[in-house]
Amino acid sequence: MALIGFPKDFLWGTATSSYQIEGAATEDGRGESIWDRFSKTPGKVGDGTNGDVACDHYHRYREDIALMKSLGMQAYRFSVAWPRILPTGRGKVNPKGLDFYNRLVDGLLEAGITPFVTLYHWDLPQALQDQGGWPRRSTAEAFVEYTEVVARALGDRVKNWITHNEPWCISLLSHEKGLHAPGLKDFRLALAASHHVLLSHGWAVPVIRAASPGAQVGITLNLSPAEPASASAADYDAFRHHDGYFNRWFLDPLYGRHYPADMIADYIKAGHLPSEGFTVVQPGDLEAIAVDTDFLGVNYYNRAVLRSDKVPEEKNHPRTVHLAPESEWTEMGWEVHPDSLRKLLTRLHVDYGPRKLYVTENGASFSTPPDAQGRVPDEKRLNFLRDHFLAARKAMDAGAPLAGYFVWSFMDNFEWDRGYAQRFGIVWVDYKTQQRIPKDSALWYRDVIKANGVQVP
Ligand code: IFM
Repeated sequence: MALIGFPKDFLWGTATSSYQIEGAATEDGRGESIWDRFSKTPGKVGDGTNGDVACDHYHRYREDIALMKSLGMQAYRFSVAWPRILPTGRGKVNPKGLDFYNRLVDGLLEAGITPFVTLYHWDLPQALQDQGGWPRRSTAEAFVEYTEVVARALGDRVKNWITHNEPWCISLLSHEKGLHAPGLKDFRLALAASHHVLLSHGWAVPVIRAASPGAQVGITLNLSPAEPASASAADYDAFRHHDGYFNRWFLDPLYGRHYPADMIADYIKAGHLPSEGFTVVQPGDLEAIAVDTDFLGVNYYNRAVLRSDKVPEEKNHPRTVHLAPESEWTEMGWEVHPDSLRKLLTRLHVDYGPRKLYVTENGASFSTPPDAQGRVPDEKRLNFLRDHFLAARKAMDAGAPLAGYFVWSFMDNFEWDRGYAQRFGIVWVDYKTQQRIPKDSALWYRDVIKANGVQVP
């Protein structure tokens, strides 16, 4: 066996989000979020469940921190539930909501675990949705007010901040495809939402810096490394469109390049934007969005292979196809393709030059249950993580400034429109008893962290 080592200050961690694990949905003054409303709307979540209880982390956070510590976790990425802090989105602060995150942060620091706080991981206060939600500019203003409250409360101890998790999901998945809350299907609103999410990021960064001296601030994107299915010009154009829709639409403005002109042209042609262009953009917005950040967070799960023929029910987009029948697939139906992580990190380094990169999420859904001895032999997840760690290491060899890696997820949790049917955790959760069992992948990850490297044959 040989050890493929990582740099000595490389940060190994794990990630979760508020609605997916906290539960306590109506406790201590928490307001309603769009996910409370959406998940209780019949037909929206596959197994008819919701996050009312989830992993009951709100009550069990001490036990969860102790478990993280026993696994040697160096960093923990979690999100703050906006409706716990400002139950109606703006105005009156709920001190009990802040208390919870104060206790969580203190507990993590006592355990020697560095907190990475995500301000928005999808639980918008329903009251703001009732006023129009992300398609309205006022929601970006409200986000900045919320950010200031949280950064002032935690900024003395939290020094790593992520404004948004996955703007593509917040805007397009939720407002164009309708698969996530608030469940709208309107491309124009989705594009407006994407702009206001990015704008709120740009406005929030200096607010965080002012309240949390010395803070490192970034944003997390879910990126979709893509390739054309063939060398034909038509397939190449399908790839271009997909890359623009998922990746460049967010990366380009964040790195000072305006929204991509080819995508604006595509959207005007398809009637998603008026002929005058992207009119929600006001003077000064692009400068705000291009604010200097300390890092880019990357969530990577799978690649996309594009063919030019259109999906009939999704007339807006080219078809994604499965190129490699020999590939392994996770239970989400996602192809296991570690080399695309290498390519993605390398591309980000070369094309955009972020100061630092973190893999803020990477992981796999496999539902391997505990065996008769109570052990969870999730070999597929272990192999998945090993191969992705090694792919990331190769990107670092090629110059990508990767500073840390957060496995998604610390524990099984509420997987949005799939409910509890999909399990991404390295820790098994028995939802009836709330018992936690570290899976084999978690025990293996503990060894990786200890050795600061991956053993290979
Ligand atoms: O569970 C989600 C997470 O909330 C955001 N990124 C993708 C994960 C798996 O689908």
